[in-house]
Amino acid sequence: MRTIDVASRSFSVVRVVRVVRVGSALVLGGLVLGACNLPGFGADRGATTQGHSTFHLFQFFAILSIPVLLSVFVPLVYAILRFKRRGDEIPKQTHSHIPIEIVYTVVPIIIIVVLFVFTVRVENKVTAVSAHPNLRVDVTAYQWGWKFYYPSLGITEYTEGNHYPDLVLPENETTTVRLVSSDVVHGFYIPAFDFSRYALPGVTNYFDFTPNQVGSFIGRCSQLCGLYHSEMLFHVSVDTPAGFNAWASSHSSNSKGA
Ligand SMILES: [Cu+2]
Repeated sequence: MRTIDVASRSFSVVRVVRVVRVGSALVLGGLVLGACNLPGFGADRGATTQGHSTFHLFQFFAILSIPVLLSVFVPLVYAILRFKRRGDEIPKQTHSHIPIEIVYTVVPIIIIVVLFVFTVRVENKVTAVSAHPNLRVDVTAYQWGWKFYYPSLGITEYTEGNHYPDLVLPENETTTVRLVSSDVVHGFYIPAFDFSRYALPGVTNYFDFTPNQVGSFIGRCSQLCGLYHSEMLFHVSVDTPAGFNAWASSHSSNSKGA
């Protein structure tokens, strides 16, 4: 008859804890050493200061999930292999281990509190609306297109046929967007900015973009809003302030569907 060696079992538990600890240290150490080049875990890096904050929060969540994953799967795989059925006798029955129960209650609470605090901080930053933005744009979503109106410039861009409008923004300047819908629920979504916001009938949403990289990006509707939902595309062009001013002066007398 097989006997259970308590000493070797506790030794094995110590070994598992050590593997988890060393594995986590190696992964976190590698990530910290390569801090300039942390992986993006498939997310856009955010081409605005607000989107960049969202991206860093996502990165933090993803990195923190690695030791959590290891602390679950290493003991799980170990338990499956080490304690698989070897006979018909009933294994030694044990219950409750106060130190482990305290650890697996307290550690998740600490993790949740940390994630909550960081999330609130980033949300406050992303949803902050400047009292004195450099530019304002009124965005109207409708079935099935977009209208971008620049009140200070008198410029209007809108969807016309299969020609998608251009949302032009100056780099390193803050633009406040006023978002409304004239019919059903739409979603104003710019993947490269890591940003999406509902366009709701009867509700006015305000948010800021401070783009930090010149380039062209794709925007789209993120809510299934009807037959031609998939056609609700738009371009986002971020230009230098000088380039933006040149665009503005060439368009201010010539508002049109892009
Ligand atoms: Cu839509």
